[in-house]
Amino acid sequence: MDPVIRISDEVRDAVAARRPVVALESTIFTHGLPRPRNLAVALEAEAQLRAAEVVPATIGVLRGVPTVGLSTDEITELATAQTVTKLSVRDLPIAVARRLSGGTTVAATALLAHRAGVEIFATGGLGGVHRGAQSTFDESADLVALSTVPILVVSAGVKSILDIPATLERLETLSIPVVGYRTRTFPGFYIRDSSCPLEHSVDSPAEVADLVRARDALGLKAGILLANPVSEDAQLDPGLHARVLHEAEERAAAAGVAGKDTTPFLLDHFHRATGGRSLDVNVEVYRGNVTLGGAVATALAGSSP
Ligand code: PSU
Ligand code: MN
Repeated sequence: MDPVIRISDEVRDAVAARRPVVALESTIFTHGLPRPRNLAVALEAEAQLRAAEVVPATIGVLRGVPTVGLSTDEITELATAQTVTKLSVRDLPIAVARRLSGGTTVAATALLAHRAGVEIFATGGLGGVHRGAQSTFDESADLVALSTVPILVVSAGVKSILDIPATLERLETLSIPVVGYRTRTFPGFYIRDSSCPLEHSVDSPAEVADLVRARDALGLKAGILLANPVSEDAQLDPGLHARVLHEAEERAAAAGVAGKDTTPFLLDHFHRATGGRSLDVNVEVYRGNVTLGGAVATALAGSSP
């Protein structure tokens, strides 16, 4: 029993019975997506998993209680709250001690999911090394967290607002396996192909389950990144993407945006500057990852531990 963390009965029972469970983060709907669509997307992800007979474990912090398996009412509360904090791993002790509510990032969600015994986690796009990090040192805590939390994250690569080659180097240094799902190029979140090559790819959820079991058998403690590209017809036009990215960076620099506000600022600029087109892509990316996460959790539940 973990007294600080609340695990819903549904998630606890499913983990104990080795039924498929997929963790979902909350920063994506508290800070990554505009209202009111954020709530619809959060609830749709849950419904998508349930339809596939997978238990969703949406994770966040409610009035100081890190919760694995938020109820619909609790998700609604976080998605509509007046003030809600973005919580990465370093923010968790502060949120608990001060009874804050917040959305958990990939880093904090992975940690809490693992504590609850959940092995698979679906998100939109992982954080990584920001452009200009050689002077700002802005690298997402998602990377460090994944190097110490043995979970499998399904993600459309890392957000395309990042320095993707540098992020891949850091993933290598941190000994985090990166595998493409039916692709040998690393996806670029809003766009299907970042043009960075990947050494390994897998073709089925069963193959992914084998990787997870092999990692565990070796006693390795790092997460695995399963990179799942958005479909070609759903991706953002690469030309539009390049233009808006340039503009987003200029605006962020001019506004003096730094630290944890950077990612939400850049995503918000994309959503505005593309007239909502990038928002549709973001939602589509997330849907695809949730579907694949469910399939992998099902394969894992069916394979011997
Ligand atoms: N993926 C999305 N939208 C998001 C994020 C991921 O589609 O908003 C969030 C995740 O919670 C991720 C965070 O952990 O952005 C990264 O923020 P930072 O770069 O500050 O670590
Ligand atoms: Mn950062």
